[in-house]
This record gives sequence, C-alpha cells and structure tokens, in this order.
Amino acid sequence: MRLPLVHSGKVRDLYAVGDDQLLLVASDRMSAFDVILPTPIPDKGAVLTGLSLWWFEQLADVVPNHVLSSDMQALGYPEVQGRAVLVRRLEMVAVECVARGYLTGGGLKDYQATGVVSGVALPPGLVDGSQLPEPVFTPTSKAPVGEHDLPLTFDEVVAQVGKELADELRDVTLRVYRRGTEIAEQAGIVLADTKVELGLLDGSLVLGDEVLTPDSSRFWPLETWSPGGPQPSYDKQYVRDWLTTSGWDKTPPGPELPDEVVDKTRAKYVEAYERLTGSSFDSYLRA
Ligand code: PZK
Repeated sequence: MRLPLVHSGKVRDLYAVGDDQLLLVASDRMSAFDVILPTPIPDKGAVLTGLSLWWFEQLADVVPNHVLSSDMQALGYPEVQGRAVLVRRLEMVAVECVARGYLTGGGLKDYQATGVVSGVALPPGLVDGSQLPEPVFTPTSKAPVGEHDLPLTFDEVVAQVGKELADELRDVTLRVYRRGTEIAEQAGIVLADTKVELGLLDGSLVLGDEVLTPDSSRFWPLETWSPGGPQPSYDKQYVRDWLTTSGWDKTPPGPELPDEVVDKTRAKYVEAYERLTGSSFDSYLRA
C-alpha cells in the first residue's frame, strides 16, 4: 500500500489515491482517558469499518456519503481488507457537527455552569446521564491536535459558514442522530451523542469519515442506564476499570493491557456490531 499519507489520526490514517479519492484505514488501536494504549484490540478496526459501512446504508435516505468501495482485494490493498474504505475526497466543513440526546461530558459542564448548551436553554434539574427533552445540535470548532474541541453556538456556526449551510448542518446532524437512536435502542444501546463529519461535493452536503461508531459516539448499555452519575461505556468499560485499578497515573504512555481485558473488549465491539446490524461479524470478515 504505497500511497501518500495525507493525515494520521490517533487511531486511523488517511492516504491519497489520485487527486479526488482517499483511502481511510482504521487501526486496532484504542484510546482511553485520552491516551492511545500500546496494546491493540484485535479486529477493532474491522468492526468499526464494518459498522460504519452498515450505518451509511441505513442513512442513505438521510444524506449521501463519501464511500466508493470497501473491496480492498479488488483495489490491490489486501493487507487492509475489512478495515479500509476508498472514499471521495470532499471539501470538509470546518465545524465538528455533534448531536446529543443525553447530558454528559462537555455538555454537562456547560449546563452546570450556565443552564445552556450550545446556546440552547435546558430545563433545571438535569444530571449526568439525563435524557434531554429533545436532541440538541452542539457543534464545536476543530481544535489543534492534542486540544479539546471548543463549543460553538449556532450563531457562531452561521457566522462561519452562512445561514443556509448552518441550517443544513444542524438538520442533517440531528436526522443522523435520530435515525441512529431509533436503531440503537432496538439493539439495547443508548446512543448518548454522536459526532459527524460533513463535507461538500459539487455544492451538496455529503457524510464523510466514519459514522455512528463507538469512536465517534457514546454508546451506553440500555440495561444499566441510570442518570445521576457517569454511565458505563458499552465498549471501553473493561479497559477503564482495569486502568483505574492498575495504578497508572493517566499520563502517556499507557500500560499494556492483560489478555483478559483485550478479549473482553474485543467481544464488546463484536457484540455491538452484531446487535446493531443483526449479522455475524464473521460473515463481514469473510465477505
Ligand atoms: C478527511 N479527516 C479526518 C479521518 C485521519 C483523519 N472524504 C474526505 N474528504 C476530505 N477529507 C476527509 C475525508 C474523510 N473522511 C477526514 N480529515 C480529512 C480523518 C481519518 C484519519 F487521519
């Protein structure tokens, strides 16, 4: 796979394929407490790629997407089969589009300080993990590597991209989130929030990057959802629990994970894929 590297993210890499295509490659790396761990989770890259491809299909009537092909054998990149997608190069919109239906993380901080999230006033009495009266568009600005994205009000998005595109970003983001929550709920998963990457192609909005994966969204088990404190993570809880009791001070580098934690975490990713899609992950890998 000798392709020019365009961008290297924490857990994925982006390569140029000619002038107007990109190869998006997901690794098996995992981050916890904002640190990339040295131990890979086998098949994580393939689970997230397969899940994202499935979501793009579920969302085809909501927004077109950047996917061109996932057949890496045919393209001549067999070493990344299952965990890479050839995509159209878009003109990315410089706003991180987030929708949240539950209060936690940065949204909770803003609410506790001001009662407002991204310019939207929320009712009093909400706690960590509360469901919001309705999903809210909570865009952020893309921060430099290593920094956290900063919240934007809707008016700031309008100032940045104009009213017409800002309205479209909000509407598409909320529609993606609503479709995602409907499907996730059937699978016993609370989709607390999600971040989508949107770009323009010939003047129209196109969904890029990965969508509705545990790396771009917060997945909580519906069974244990109980507002009033931090919720267990569907995918990362074994890792967080082990790291918390390991004595690690949460500064890089992180420690190697024991086999049992790796195996249980891999199983959670596969379980999320299978519960959401209704198909076996083995059949995805074999296709
Ligand atoms: C694009 N990223 C984020 C993702 C990384 C970085 N279709 C597209 N067209 C233009 N740009 C992008 C995409 C997509 N997807 C996505 N940065 C640019 C990103 C994965 C790995 F290192």
